[in-house]
Amino acid sequence: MHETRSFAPPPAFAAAANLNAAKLEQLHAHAACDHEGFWADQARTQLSWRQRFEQTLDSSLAPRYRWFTGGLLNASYNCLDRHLAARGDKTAIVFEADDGAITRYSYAALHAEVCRLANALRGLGIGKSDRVVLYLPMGAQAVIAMQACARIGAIHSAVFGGFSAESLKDRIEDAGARLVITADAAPRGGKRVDLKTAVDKALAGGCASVERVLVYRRMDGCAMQPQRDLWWQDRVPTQCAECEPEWVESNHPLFLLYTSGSTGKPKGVQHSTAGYLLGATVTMQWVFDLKQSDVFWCTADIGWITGHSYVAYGPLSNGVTQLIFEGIPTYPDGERFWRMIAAHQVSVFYTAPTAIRALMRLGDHLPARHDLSSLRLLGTVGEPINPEAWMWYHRVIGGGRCPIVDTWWQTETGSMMIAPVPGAVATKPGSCTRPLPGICVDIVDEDGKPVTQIGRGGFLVITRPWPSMLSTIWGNDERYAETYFGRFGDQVYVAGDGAQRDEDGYIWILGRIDDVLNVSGHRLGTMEVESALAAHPRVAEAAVVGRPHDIKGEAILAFVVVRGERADAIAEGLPRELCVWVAEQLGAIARPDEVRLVDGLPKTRSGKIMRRLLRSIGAGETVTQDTSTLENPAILEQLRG
Ligand code: 7RM
Repeated sequence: MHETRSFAPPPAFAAAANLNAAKLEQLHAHAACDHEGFWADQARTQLSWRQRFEQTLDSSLAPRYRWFTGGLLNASYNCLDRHLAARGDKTAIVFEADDGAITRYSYAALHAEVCRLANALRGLGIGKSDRVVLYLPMGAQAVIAMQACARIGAIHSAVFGGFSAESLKDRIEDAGARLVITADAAPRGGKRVDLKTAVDKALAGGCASVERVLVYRRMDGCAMQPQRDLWWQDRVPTQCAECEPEWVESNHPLFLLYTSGSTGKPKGVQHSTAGYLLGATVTMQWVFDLKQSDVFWCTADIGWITGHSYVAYGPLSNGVTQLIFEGIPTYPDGERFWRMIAAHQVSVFYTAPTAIRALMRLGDHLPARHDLSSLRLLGTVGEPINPEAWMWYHRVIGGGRCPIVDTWWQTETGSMMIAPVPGAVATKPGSCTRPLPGICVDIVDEDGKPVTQIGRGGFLVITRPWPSMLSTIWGNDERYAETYFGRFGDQVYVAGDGAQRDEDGYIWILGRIDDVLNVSGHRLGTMEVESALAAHPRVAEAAVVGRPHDIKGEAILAFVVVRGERADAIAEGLPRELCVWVAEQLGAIARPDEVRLVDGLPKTRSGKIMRRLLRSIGAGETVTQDTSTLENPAILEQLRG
């Protein structure tokens, strides 16, 4: 948080940007004096409507807010049909498979594929409001499946392919899905991921609502259950390539996406059609400064919200060309991303800090072998990015010329909430800067009072409804109201993150509320300590948790992955050196009680560090968390120290 570097928008970038400082100011001013009018304007101009909406915001059932009530539209129509006349031949998707094979889909071809699948689904009796679970590999078919569901008003619920049969079963049952769409298997990093086996296992254990399983043959096939399972390739290609969209009301659920909360049971975050699509559409223009000539690449899997808003919906709604990648950043080698950026002339690249740090660790010489000059803008999402990784991304990947947009948002917010508008807002490494137009963010204390003191942490809240907000938690309005609006009333959405402002009003995310440490009465973000550690030349990655301490309340325990050999680092006394280092960087209060050197951090498949697991380990408790999603279960022993 002591970051003082600031990067103004490069003048040439600002001159060509969708929004320069003056235009951004106009949007902010409009939204500030007429919140609803501002969003009504956006909805009218950005989306194609079958029937105009009657009311912009209906708060009568608060905290269940309903946007653009009475309007009729279809998300798939907005993503496909409306582009056909002007850019039917334009490439919508460039798909690069794990083995490097490339498939291109024009907007017209994608439209035809979506219509065929939509017709096939209707043929199976699937229609408006039916739930369809997608358990698919990352690829064009996943997007086609989501779009096909949207086209007929069915509600998709994508489950990340890395989730176990057990988690899949829970999600299928909670949603009451009638259909599962999956694939036989998928190649990923040169390995085979069996998907259908997991579906079989999930369905064998329950899931009474499921009638059919539609299987896309991606590899060499799988066992099929005759009464239940159907091949996509048998059913879909013979269908008609036109399909009348189901026109739905603005608040018709577009999809569910399960996400973990503070309890063990994942919650089905429900998103609306119009408000959600509006958020995904406009934020791409504002934050990614999207142009018709861009080649956009978001590396997120379709099983996460980022893969929904910035792969399946946002890019298509805007009519741009996007790259979709099936594999992983380190296969066949650590140059994969850089080779792909050069080969496909990617201009806007959006990835996660964890990927940046992993690739940074491999050395500058790998990206240096590739021509990355097509890039003009870089983005990050998912977790705080430490200034060290930010600077590397900026210098080595962006060649010092590309603005970096650090975008804060959540599954629940649907689209970006706090992020720089790159032609208008100066960036600072580690800050997501300011809220976007029409998004009212504040930082409040325990009593809900705004924190005015610079550098003091508080709860990050959103104080007015916004169009892409979740509608509810599927089947559990009570949990929705309690989780997000239970603390400070119906008006104030509690994000669950801590944050603070600096002297320029920039927002710095401190991590999840439960990640904020309190050492001897001092608030300290785990991220601050992690940044300090990551700034040490021997540190590749660090995770910090609080550990109960008799006198200080909490003490700091750091798990550190070193560059080079772990055994050497231990022999050289690096743990002690790092304790001193952090104390020097941040002050004595931030000095870790212990630094544990480990070969890897426990992460979810989406790359988030499993802090609760680390906290349990730090507290010496037996681990009760689900460790089935750990990429590398073997590191548990090292973490125990
Ligand atoms: C998009 C996504 C949400 C949580 C959120 C934060 C953390 C996300 C940033 C970030 C710091 C960021 N949805 N988070 N983006 N923290 N800077 N730019 O990740 O529902 O999976 O996670 O992720 O804690 O509450 S999510």
